[in-house]
Formats: sequence, C-alpha cells, structure tokens
Amino acid sequence: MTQIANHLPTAELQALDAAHHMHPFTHGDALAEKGARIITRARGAVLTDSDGKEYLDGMAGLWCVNIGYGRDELAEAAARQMRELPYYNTFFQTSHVPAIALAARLAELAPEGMNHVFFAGSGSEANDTNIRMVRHYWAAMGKPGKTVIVARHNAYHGSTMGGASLGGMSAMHAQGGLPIPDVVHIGQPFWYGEGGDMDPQEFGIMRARELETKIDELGAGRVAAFIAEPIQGAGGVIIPPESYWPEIRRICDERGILLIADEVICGFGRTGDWFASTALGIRPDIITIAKGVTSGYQPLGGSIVRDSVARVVNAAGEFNHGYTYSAHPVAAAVALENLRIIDEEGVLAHVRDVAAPHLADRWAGLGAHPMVDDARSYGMLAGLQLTPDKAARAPFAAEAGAVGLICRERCFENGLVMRHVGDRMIVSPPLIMSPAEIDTLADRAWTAIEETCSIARERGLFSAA
Ligand code: PXG
Repeated sequence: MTQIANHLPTAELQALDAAHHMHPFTHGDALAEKGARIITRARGAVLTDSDGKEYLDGMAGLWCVNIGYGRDELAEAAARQMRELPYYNTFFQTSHVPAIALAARLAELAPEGMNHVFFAGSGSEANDTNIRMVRHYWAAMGKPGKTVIVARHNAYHGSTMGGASLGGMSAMHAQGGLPIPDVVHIGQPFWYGEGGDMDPQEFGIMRARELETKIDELGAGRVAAFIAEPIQGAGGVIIPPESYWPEIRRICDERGILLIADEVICGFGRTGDWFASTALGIRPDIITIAKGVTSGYQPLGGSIVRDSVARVVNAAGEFNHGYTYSAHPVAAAVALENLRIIDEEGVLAHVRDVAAPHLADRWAGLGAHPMVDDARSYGMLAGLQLTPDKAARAPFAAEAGAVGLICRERCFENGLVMRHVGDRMIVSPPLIMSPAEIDTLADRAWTAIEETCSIARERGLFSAA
C-alpha cells in the first residue's frame, strides 16, 4: 500500500510534512520549525496523535464530524458505492442513484418549499455556485442589474475567490485582490464586541438595518442577495440578538432581494434542528450546506434552493456552471448513511434534550472565571471571551489573539482541542458527546484558562488596553 505507516517516528513524519506539505491558513516556516501535530486515529470524540497522546475533540474536526469518528457504517457505505459505481458525473443529461436519493432526502429535510439541490464539493464551492446562481436568476427575471451581494464583516463563507470575497475576513481580503466586484459588507451583530452601551436587542435591530441602508444606498435594482451564517462560526461563535433575524427577513422581503443562509456549520443537527434557519425564523431562499452533511467523512457541499428560484433557473436555458465532483456518488452515499444515523439514532433529540443543555450549563460555569466573559452557547456551538476586565469588556494590552493562542496551546497540553479566534475561545463538539465527556471538556477548559491566566500575568499581558 502506498501509505506511510503510523508508526514512523513523529520527527520523521514532521520532517516530511515540513519538506513537502503546504498547510492551509499556516505560516509555513513557523510550522516547519515547530513540527506539526500529527493525528493518526480517532474514535467517538477522541483523537490520538502519533505519540499516542489523546485529545477530546472540542471542534469535531473542523466543525464537521457531527456523528463522531469511527463509524463503520459510513466506511461500508463508501466501500459499497466504490465497488458499484465509484464515479460518474451529472453533466450531459446524466444522473446516478446516490445523487438522486440524496437530493430527494435533502428536500425532505429542508424547510418547506425548498426542494432543489445543486451539489458541490465543499462549502466554498457551494457559495461560488450561489453567487453565480443568484445573478443568473435575476438576469432571467429581466433584472440583470441586480448583481450586488451584501455580506458581513467577520463572516466566513470559504476560501475560493468567491467564498473569500463573501467572507468578511480582512486578512483574507488583503491577499489576492479581494473582494471580487459587487460584493459589499455591512456590520455583524456582535453585541459583546461592538454593542457598547446599547441594549442588545436594539443593537440587533440597528445592525439589521445596515442592510436596509445599504440596499437603499445602492438601489434595490442593484442588489441580488444577502448572505449570512445564522450563527457566525469561524468569526468566533457569535450568536446574534433575537431581534436580528426577523428584521433581516422583513428587509429582504420588502426590498425584494434573495436571502442566502450559509448553514455549512449550523446545519445537520449542530443547533438541535436539521437547519438553524427553522428555529431562528430565517426563511432562506438558498441554504449553503457542507461539513455535517457527511460528518466530514467525505467532501461534499451544496446549495438547497427554494422552488420559486429553482423554477426560474431551470427555465432559463443552460446554467453554465458545475464541478467534476458535483454529487460525487461516494460522497453522496456516505451523506445518505450519515443522515440515516442522525435520524434513526435520535441525534437531534440528544442535542436538544441532553448534550446542548448540559454544555450550556457547564459552559456558563466557565463564565465564573475572572478572565472569562460572554460564555454562551447555542446548540453544540459555544464561545467565550477572554478579558482582563469584565466590567469594561476590555481587550488585553497585547496583540489581539496573543492570550487566546496561549489558551489554545494550554488546551492541547491538557488533552482538549479548543480553538481561539482572537481572544475568544470556541468549541463545536461532535453532537454525540455524552454528559461525562462534556464535563471533561469543561474541566479541561477551566484548567487551561487557569494556566493561561497565570502565564498572562507572568508575561505582563494581564492588563486592559
Ligand atoms: N461557510 C461557512 C459558514 C463555513 O464555516 C465554509 C463556508 C467553507 O466551506 P469549505 O468546505 O470550503 O471549507 C465554511 C468553512 C475555522 C475554519 O478556522 C472554518 C471553516 C473552514 C476552515 C477553517 O474555523 N469553515
């Protein structure tokens, strides 16, 4: 087999990795000097590295391993499909059984009136599809001037030219000449960081009305769509005030623009529903999916499209768009098996009745730490803010993210994967976590925060900016 055995010494694996492998979102030289952490296997919610150390995976990989690691059923589904039909495309008036079955199943699960799916290989690709589809839709409606897509600062919608343009990450825009034309950004509903003395609900309304102002400034005849994550993930698990989404929906309806809910993270049980749009009352025209649709066992993304939009697109001649791996049969077969498991094993009920309430309780407990504020969760998404001064909601007198990075490293040392975004700490655990594992997660997080606090004091970082 052309495979490097797991028992190759870690240092040798690290040297090969440094010599040949360019990592995403990574400073290559800095990593080469340090050596990558190499994960060799995983079961349930626990990862094992090449030295045999175990970590509780608070991130479900990269927000995706919803049913946990090591499910043989998904391996079997992939193997079965590879033997039957490992690849075929869905171009040239052709289809195949896994694509048909998955599209039909997603139509069943999706909110009312959303019965059409365009498949991609990832969330980024799906959002690129969305840009092209909404512009094509409006052109077909006789409004070719409606091309602008409004998105939000600090959003994450992927890393392709289109996805990164929709995203509001300034560090990404700074590389490669982004955003592409006709993508504009408005403020995010991040009350803790940006709400000042305003009431959170008023702040939610104010941020939603930035959409109205932007549309009116550009003219509704120019605006195609608004895209947003129901709850921002990579931006720091930002849960919007309840006032936000209903106001956004009103504005989209009144101004006649499409609403794209990017549920790449929120979908498939993460919030306790199949889609967060349902609980938050978003009523999207397009839903972006990826990640949890296969629990990350295979790369698959897509756009679930409202019937009224799909009808126009389907009638408008050829949509000159698609990917070699659109509806890849192996990925689709794995997705179907993953959705079966979520359904038949009651994963949504587990999230709603057991895991999410327990996480909410234990996570809120972290808020008792003197360096922790805004410790909140929604479903199996949780974020907290590290701060030297809770009353003032102040940042540290250090480069943003310096303390967060220390905390992330302390988490790894303590056997927990927890990510940092600036000085926010975030988790998105596998949905199948037991209460005992959630206890372990919270206990290790507390220990790591304690250690971070001591280190920050020692290094003189524990003062407000
Ligand atoms: N939309 C959202 C909301 C996402 O979170 C994408 C689109 C892009 O999906 P693909 O499959 O193209 O990666 C994502 C991906 C992080 C991190 O550091 C988050 C993502 C990807 C990589 C890193 O939190 N989310």
